[in-house]
Amino acid sequence: MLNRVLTRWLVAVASLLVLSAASLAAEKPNVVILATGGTIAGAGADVTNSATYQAAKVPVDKLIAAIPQLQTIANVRGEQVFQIASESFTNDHLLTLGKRVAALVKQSDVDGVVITHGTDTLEETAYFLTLVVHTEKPIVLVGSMRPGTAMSADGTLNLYNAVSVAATKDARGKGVLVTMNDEINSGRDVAKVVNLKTEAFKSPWGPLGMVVEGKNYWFRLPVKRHTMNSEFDIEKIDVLPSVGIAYGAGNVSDTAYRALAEKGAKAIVHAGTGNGSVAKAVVPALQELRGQGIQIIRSSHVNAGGFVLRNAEQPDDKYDWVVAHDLNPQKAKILASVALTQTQDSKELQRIFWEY
Ligand code: DAS
Repeated sequence: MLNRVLTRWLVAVASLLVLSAASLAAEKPNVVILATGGTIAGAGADVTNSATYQAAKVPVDKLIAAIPQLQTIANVRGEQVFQIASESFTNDHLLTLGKRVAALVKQSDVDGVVITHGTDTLEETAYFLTLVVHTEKPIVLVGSMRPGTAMSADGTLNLYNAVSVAATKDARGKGVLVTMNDEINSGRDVAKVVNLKTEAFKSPWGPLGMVVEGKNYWFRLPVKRHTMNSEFDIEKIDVLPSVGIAYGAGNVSDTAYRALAEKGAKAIVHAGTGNGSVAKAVVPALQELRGQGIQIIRSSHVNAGGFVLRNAEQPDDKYDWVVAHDLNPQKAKILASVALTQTQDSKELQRIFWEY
């Protein structure tokens, strides 16, 4: 008799525990981590190796298991989309990742997406996704400057912050975000400006906010078109046209521009000195390539953020060139490639560069 009562009591307690666990889980937001590789998944031989290591080694489940606190802020699950260093990203990687993100944000049981990514081209992927994924849900990219095996590794806190931002309602509708070094930056504006410090990512116009101990502090909002307000849709893009970048400097020749055209570039981004300036020696080649239907886009490779205006030092109207406004060359490449899926008209391209 006593056994039967005891058994019933234990069953009742166990079902209560299961119920409360289920109701707790139901209260927490659902965040999916898409892992692509990079230093945040890197491993070095010794704790002193903060710069000597191999990127893209640690699988997503281990990244998640290393931070048990993630489960207190969200129901977190991971998918290993790629396991590569991000300097090796191709347009196909961008399309595969973009289509996976677009599918996930459509699911009612997904409240936010975090993407762990190498830092070298993180800014390009972040901008690409902000242009082509139609969602209000937070999409947060995160990387690290040191591998998890190093002293003072930055990846775990960066990842914790990224999940925390992706799990919060106030991060919705702000475009794709990048959380690194306690800052929340716009995926459009942010760029990697130093290659060895943990404070590596900066936006020329400042961060959108800070995330501290799981709380977001917002100071500004993006004004350029993004996500829900974008005319570009990943679900209608299966190929990204090839766009090359040629670097301007003293004593430059037109060799790189001609080689890119030879290889089928539909647009060439001129990573110009100063105000996106073009050396006299290069102008005839650009006019010839423009005559062949290749778009010429003037950007600036100055470090703290260029700001290229039409006809300031170069006759853009006369040569029918496009200016990249405040976009650095690699972001101008992303926008040009996405825009060329919709138009070959240089005036339409220029509108797009002003608006995104
Ligand atoms: N090679 C770099 C990359 O994968 C490592 C990193 O900084 O994440 O982008």
